[in-house]
Amino acid sequence: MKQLKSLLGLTLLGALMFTACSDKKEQKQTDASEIPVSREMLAELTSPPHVPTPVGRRKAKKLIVKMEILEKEGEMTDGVKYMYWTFGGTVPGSFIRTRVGDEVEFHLQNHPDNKLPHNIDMHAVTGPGGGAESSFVAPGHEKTFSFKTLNPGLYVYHCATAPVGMHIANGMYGLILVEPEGGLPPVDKEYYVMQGDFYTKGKNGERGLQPFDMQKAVDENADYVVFNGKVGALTGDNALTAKVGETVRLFVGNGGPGLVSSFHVIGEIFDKVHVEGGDLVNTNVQTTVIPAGGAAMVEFRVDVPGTFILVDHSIFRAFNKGALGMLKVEGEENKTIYSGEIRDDIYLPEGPGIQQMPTTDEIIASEIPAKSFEEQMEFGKQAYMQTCFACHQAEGQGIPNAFPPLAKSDYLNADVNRAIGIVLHGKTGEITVNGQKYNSVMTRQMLSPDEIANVLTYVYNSWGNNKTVVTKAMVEQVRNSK
Ligand code: HEC
Ligand SMILES: [Cu+2]
Repeated sequence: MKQLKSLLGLTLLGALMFTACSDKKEQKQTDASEIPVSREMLAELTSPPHVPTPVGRRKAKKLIVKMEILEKEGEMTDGVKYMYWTFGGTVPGSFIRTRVGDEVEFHLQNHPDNKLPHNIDMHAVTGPGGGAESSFVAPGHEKTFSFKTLNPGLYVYHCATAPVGMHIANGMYGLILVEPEGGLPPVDKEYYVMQGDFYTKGKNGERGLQPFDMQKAVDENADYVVFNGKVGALTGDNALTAKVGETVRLFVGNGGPGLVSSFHVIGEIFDKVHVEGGDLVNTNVQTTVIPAGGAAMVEFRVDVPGTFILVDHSIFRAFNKGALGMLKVEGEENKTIYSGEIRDDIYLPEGPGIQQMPTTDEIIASEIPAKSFEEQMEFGKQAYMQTCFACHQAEGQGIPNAFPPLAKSDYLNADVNRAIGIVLHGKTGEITVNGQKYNSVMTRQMLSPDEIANVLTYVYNSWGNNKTVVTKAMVEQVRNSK
C-alpha cells in the first residue's frame, strides 16, 4: 500500500515536472519569436574552414543573407576533376552566423551560367520545407524569403531540389549557426569542418573529369569521403592551426548524402561536445557520431604540440577515401602530459617456448598456386612484406642482436630443408649466422605450404642468396618427415 502511494506520488510528480518542462519550452519559443529586431545588417559569410565573427552581445537584427549558387568544376584529388554544385562557390557552402531572435532575410541567387534550378532547406528554419518551397530558383533569378531564428544551435542547410540526393551529393550543403542570447562562450580558435561522401563513375583515384554515379549513391558505396569537399582540403599547407594552451571549437557538420560520421581527432579528447549541435553538452568524449544532415560543436584545449589528425573513425574512409584532416599545434612541449618516445626495446611475448599456433593443416590454402617462377617471386614478395618483413626487414638485413639477416645468410644457404623447417615450426635456441650469434625466438608462421614455397623462393632469389627454388612438394616433405 505504502509502495503504491509512493508510486502514485512519483507519477504525479513526474506529470507535474513534465508540464512544467513543456511550459518552459513553449515560453522560450514564444519569447524568441517576440524578440524585437533593431536595425538591418548584412551578414558576413565565410568560406570553410573559416567562420564569421561571433555575435557577442549584439541585439537581434534583421540580417540580410545573400547566397549565390555556383555550379563549377573543381579538383577532388590530384588529377581527378568533379563538377561541384555549391552555395557560395565552396563545398561546404558559406558559413552563416546568426543569433536567436534574428529575422533573416534570405536572398538565394542562381547564377545565370548555371544549368539547373535549385533551392535551400535550412534546418534552422521553422516553416514548410525549411524554406525550400519559397526559395526554388531558376538560373538567372533571385528568390527572397525571411524567417526568424527560434532555436539556438548548429544547423545544416542543403539543396532540396529533385533529385535531392544528387544535389546534396554534388556538394550543396553547409552550416548555419544560431547563437544563444549573449553568444557562445569565447574560445581562441574556431573552425568550420564538414564531411561529405562522393560517388563517381570511375573508382577512387581514376583520373579525369568524373561524373556523378547515381547507382553507387543509391547503394551508398562512396568513392570519396572527405572533409571540406575534397581530399586534402585540411592537410599539409591547408591544415588547421592552433598554439599550445589555446581552446579550439570545431563546428562540424555532415552533409552526407549517405554516410554517418564517427568524428574523432587522433591524440585529443573533446572536453565538450554539443551533441547533435544542440544544448546538450557531453564532456570527455573520444568520438562523436554526426548523422547525415546533422552537426556537432566540439571543443578542446590543446595542451601539447604536434599534428592532430581529424578522421571519420570508420577508418578506411580516413586512410583510403580521404576523410582525413590535420590540426597543427605549435608551442612548448609538456613532458608530463606526453613524454614522446623514451626507449625502443625488443618485445618478445612468447618467452622461451614457442607459441602454439594453428598447424599448417588447419590453415585453408586460400592462395591460387603460383604458375611460374615469376609468380612465385611476386607472391613470395607479398608474403614476405606481410609476415617476415617486421623482423627480418625490407632488404633481409635483419636487426643486429635481435633478428638474423636473411640477406647473404650462410645459415640459410647451407640447408634448404632446415630453412623450410624454421618457417614451418618456428625456431628457438642459439644459432650462428654470418659469424654472429643469435639466441632468440622466431614463432611458427601461419602460412600454407604454397606460401612457404613462394616466400622462401623469394628469399633465396634475393639479396645475394643461392637462388634455390622451393616447391610445395619440398615443403610437404619436410612437414611429413617430422
Ligand atoms: C617475429 C619475428 C620474426 C618473424 C615475423 C620471422 N622471423 Fe625468421 N627469425 C626470427 C628470429 C628471432 C630468428 C632467430 C631464431 C633463433 O635465435 O633461434 C629467425 C631465424 C630465421 C631463419 C634462420 C636464420 C637466418 O638468418 O638464416 C630463417 C631462414 C628465417 N628466420 C626465415 C623467416 C621467414 C622466411 C619469415 C617469414 C615467413 C620469418 N623468418 C619471419 C624472427 C622472425
Ligand atoms: Cu540544387
